[in-house]
Amino acid sequence: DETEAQARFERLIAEDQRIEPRDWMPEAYRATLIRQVAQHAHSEIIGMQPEGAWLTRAPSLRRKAILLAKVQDEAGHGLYLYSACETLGADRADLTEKLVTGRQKYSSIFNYPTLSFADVGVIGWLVDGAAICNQVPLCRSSYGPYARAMIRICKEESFHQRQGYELLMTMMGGTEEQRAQVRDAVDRWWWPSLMMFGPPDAESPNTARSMAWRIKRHTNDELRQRFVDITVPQAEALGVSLPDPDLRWNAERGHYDHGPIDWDELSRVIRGDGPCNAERIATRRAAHRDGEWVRRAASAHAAKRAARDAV
Ligand code: FAQ
Repeated sequence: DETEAQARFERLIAEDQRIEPRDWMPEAYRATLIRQVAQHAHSEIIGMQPEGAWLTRAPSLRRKAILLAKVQDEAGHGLYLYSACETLGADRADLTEKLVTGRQKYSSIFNYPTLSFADVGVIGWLVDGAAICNQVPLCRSSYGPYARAMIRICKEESFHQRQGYELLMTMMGGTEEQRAQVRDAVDRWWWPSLMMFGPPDAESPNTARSMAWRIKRHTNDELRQRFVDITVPQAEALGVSLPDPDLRWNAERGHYDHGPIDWDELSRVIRGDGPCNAERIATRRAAHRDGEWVRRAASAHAAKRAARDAV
């Protein structure tokens, strides 16, 4: 009965074991996971757009092949995460509908424009770098299918991060114009990357409960700090400065201090008022509409096969 199931659920969480799709779980646990995993899946799919915009303008065949592979990986992550979400009882078509009608969120970071090819490198370095900091602990998330999806996704994100850094190293060793493009891209992406980790802990309504359920393992501020600490030495090695005059090592804390984050900007972008929100959703909606015939053909083909296999 329900009290027994509840006790078993709580024991599994306390023992740091995984909850699996067929296990009983509180409805609020299910709802919070559907929210987070759907949002994460939507981010991967919308996240194809900023870099995808440079596929036809990559500076060499090699860079084009690399970028194509990365953007395809993001599609794969999205599909993987939608599948994890389906194990919770969510319906894939319904999730897409909620994304294109603005009823479910996706990461704020993908609402900024990519103005030069250096942006591709900076997205790999900073955005994938932030994604890794946030996602490595999710490999130990209490929900089995989500945790397992994260393992493969993190491996691919690590490759993405390195390709971004390598691209920037190459550009920094190039012409003065190329170095200026890198500096400009870093200036534009730094603060939005820090915002990816979500609101500060004091204003994060979901953190306490998600941590008690071991869906999240660290708070937003803890992960943001970890990202800053990892990234500052990488910026030094690259030879770029980060656009924060207050950024400095604090020996007492053993961490870098950073300047104040513009939380109004994050709320605006989450509310739909960022530089590219309307464009991102319009593009996604058009792709969904244009793909209608493919979905219908695939379903018809599957139905025919099933009928043939039944005889
Ligand atoms: N953007 O109470 P909290 C990638 C929302 S990486 C938009 O702190 P929570 C890889 C939040 O949902 C990006 N909304 O919430 C890639 C909540 O709203 P709700 C995706 C945000 O869940 C790289 C409200 O604010 N990664 O795609 C943001 O405990 C390059 C209150 O916040 C993930 O999704 C934001 N930045 O913590 C792809 C990771 N921050 O739903 C392509 C998994 C917060 O209550 C190219 N997710 N909100 O109405 C998480 O770890 C968590 O969900 C957080 C938020 C940390 C994002």
